[in-house]
Amino acid sequence: APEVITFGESMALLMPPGNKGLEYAASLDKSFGGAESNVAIGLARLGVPVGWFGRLGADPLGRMIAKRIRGEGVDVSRVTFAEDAPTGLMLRETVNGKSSVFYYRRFSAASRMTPAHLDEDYIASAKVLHVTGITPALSADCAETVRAAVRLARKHGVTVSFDPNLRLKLWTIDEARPVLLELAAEADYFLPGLDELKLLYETESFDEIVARLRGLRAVSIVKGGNDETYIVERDRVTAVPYFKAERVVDTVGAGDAFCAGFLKGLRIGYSLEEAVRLGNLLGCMVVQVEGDWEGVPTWDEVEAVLSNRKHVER
Ligand code: KDG
Repeated sequence: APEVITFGESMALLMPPGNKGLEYAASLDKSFGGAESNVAIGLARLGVPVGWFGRLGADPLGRMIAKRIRGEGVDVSRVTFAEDAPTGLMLRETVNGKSSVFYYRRFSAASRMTPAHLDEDYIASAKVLHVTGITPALSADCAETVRAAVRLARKHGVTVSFDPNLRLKLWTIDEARPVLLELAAEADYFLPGLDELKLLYETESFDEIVARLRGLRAVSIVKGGNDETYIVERDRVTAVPYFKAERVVDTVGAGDAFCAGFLKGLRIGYSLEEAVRLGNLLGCMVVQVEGDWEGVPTWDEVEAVLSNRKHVER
C-alpha cells in the first residue's frame, strides 16, 4: 500500500524544443506535468511507495498521463476518467531564461473532481497525504475535495503535507489567501516559498513572516530564501544551504522535487534538517534538466552524489 498519497490535476505539457518561443516554434514536444504527480514521481524514484490520483479525460492525453505515471511506479488505481470533460493542457516556453506557462484547463476533467472521488480507506491506509493549493483553485468542488481529503487524513491520523503552490494565473491573491491559510492551519508540514508568504501575509518582513508561521501547528519549511531553505519551528529557525546547480535549464518542478526529497527524508527517519538538505539536493538536480520531473534522480543517484561516488563512463 502507498505510504504517501497525493492527488490533483495532471495535464499534458507542450513545449517548443530548443528554447524557442511558442509564437514562432514550428513543433512542440509533448510531455505532462502536474505539481502533485511530479511529487509522486519523485517519491517513486526515491523508492517510497506512493499513490497519485486525479480525474483525467477519457481521451488520448488522459491515457498517456495515467500510463506514464504508472510507468514511473506510482499507484494510479484510484484515478478516474471523465467522459464529459477533457484532460487539461498547458503550454510552456522559456525565452531568455524566463519561463511562462499558458493553461488550457478551465472545465477540464480534473476541475470536476468532487469529494465523492475520494476513497476513505485508501487515504486512511497511508502515512502521509500531500496536497497543494493548486487543486482548490480549479473549482469550488475541487476546493471542497481538498478540504474533505485533509479532514479524512486528520481523522485517521495521517500526516498532512501542504504546498500552497500559489498560481496567480488561476485565481487572485485575495481569492487564494483565505483558502490557502485555512489549509496551512490544518497541515502538519507547510511547504511554502518565501515569495508566496510575502503575498499571503502581506508583508516583506521575514521576522513578521516567521511570527505568523509560529502561530501554526505545522512545522514550516520555507523555500526560496537567500540560497537557503528555512525550517521554522515554534522555538527556532534553522537555515539549510542550497546545493549549487552547475546550470539552470528549467526551474519549474523544483519545489515539487524538493517536496519529494523532504518527504523521503522524513520516511527514512532523517532529522528535519537532513530531510530539508535532501529536498534541496533534489531541487538542485531537477532545475538542470528540461521538464517538470524528468530530472528527478533515483535513490541510487542521490547516494552517488551524497557520497561523492564517481561516474564510470565505460
Ligand atoms: O509545480 C509544477 C507545476 O506548476 C506544473 O507541473 C503544472 O501543476 C501545474 C500547475 O498547475 O501549474
